[in-house]
Amino acid sequence: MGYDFHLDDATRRRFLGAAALGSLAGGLGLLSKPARAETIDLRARGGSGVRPFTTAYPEKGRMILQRTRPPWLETPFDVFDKGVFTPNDQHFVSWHWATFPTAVDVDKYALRVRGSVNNEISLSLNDLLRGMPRVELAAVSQCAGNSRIYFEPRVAGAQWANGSMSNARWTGVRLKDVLDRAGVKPGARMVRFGGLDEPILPDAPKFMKSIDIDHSRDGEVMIAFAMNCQQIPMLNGFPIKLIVPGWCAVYWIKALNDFEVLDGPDLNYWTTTAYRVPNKPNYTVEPGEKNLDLIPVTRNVPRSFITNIGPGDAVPLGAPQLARGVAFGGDKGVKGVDFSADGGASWSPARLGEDQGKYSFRQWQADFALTAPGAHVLMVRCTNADGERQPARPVWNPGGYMGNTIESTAVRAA
Ligand SMILES: Nc1nc2c(c(=O)[nH]1)N[C@H]1C(S)=C(S)[C@@H](COP(=O)(O)O)O[C@H]1N2
Ligand SMILES: [Mo]
Repeated sequence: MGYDFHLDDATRRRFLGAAALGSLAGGLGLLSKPARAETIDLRARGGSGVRPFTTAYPEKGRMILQRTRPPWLETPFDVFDKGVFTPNDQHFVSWHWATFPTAVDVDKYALRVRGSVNNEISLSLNDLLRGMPRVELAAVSQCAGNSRIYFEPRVAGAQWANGSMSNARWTGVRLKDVLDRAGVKPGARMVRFGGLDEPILPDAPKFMKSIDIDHSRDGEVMIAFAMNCQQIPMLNGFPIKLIVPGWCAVYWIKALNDFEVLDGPDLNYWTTTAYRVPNKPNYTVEPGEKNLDLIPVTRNVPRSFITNIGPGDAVPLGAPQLARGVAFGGDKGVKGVDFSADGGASWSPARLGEDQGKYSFRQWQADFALTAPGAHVLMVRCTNADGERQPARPVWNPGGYMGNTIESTAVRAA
């Protein structure tokens, strides 16, 4: 790519002044008048509840408002029909703690590398932007809890529909190159990452995640300073964000400023207690099942979506129709996408769009016709390069993670 990102692009200090902060804090206020006029009924897609749209967040366009402090903003589903990359101003937003950064002084910003290294170092943004080879890669960022609203029975946690995922082209430097500068000591096992955000209460656990040392040096895990050739929006982790291609977004630490190389296991709350799934096929158990063997969420699993036809839509009877959408293979590329116009009784291969890399969304299209009037169910399923296919059985676990059941869209032919 002929894309050249300079520090100059980022030297504008990021102070989202009083006005912008006001609109963040005023999230409650915006629920009143304008929001009442504009809502989305998630029940239409089998979810529950009605949510307001919001345009009140800095650098963000029209988003579904889940929660205001800290913000959980979902990408409206129609955005995925418009292109293979999600525009930055509609890339979903999630933070754990309300003390997320709203201003960053780029001249003072420092990324510390400490722990089991030969030299503890501190890198400026200039060091990252000028001093190291650049890499670029397209990858889907998906919250491990994407689609949780569809879990039956319902589970606690952010009630995301299908829009806590977004696809972007990321530009940055390899994590490996940064670690090499510090010199990882033999015996190092994990690298743990933290960002500028801090918990509000002193005894609450700071948000951190870790990956093992070999993974961190695979040359793909990167520190991104640009997203779709622009600086990263503040709410998505300006100025730098860890990109762990093919892994759940919980690992993609935003406003990244700290690496700690560990020579033992990571025993922090976010690894040992939160973000865990049953060690079972499709991470699926029966509701109420006891003594679960829980493991951390890690890799993404294959998924696919119809983006141009929604639940309850009327499809013209008999006429040739086009279905289209996006798919991704999880931590592998998309091998194939199949479409069914008869509720999964028969499947035919969809045409695949341009390959943007194995971690990206891949667009697909399929032709079909509905020849009988009345109710029909459209389905789409993705198989990844490993041969792993989306399950037909409902995925269920108590945390509401890793949902990738084949999507069904009920339509009427008339
Ligand atoms: N510093 C920091 N990074 C974080 C988080 C956080 O709370 N703090 N949340 C994680 C989770 S669970 C998700 S889903 C993604 C959301 O990234 P986005 O807001 O850019 O979409 O950020 C991840 N990185
Ligand atoms: Mo998440």
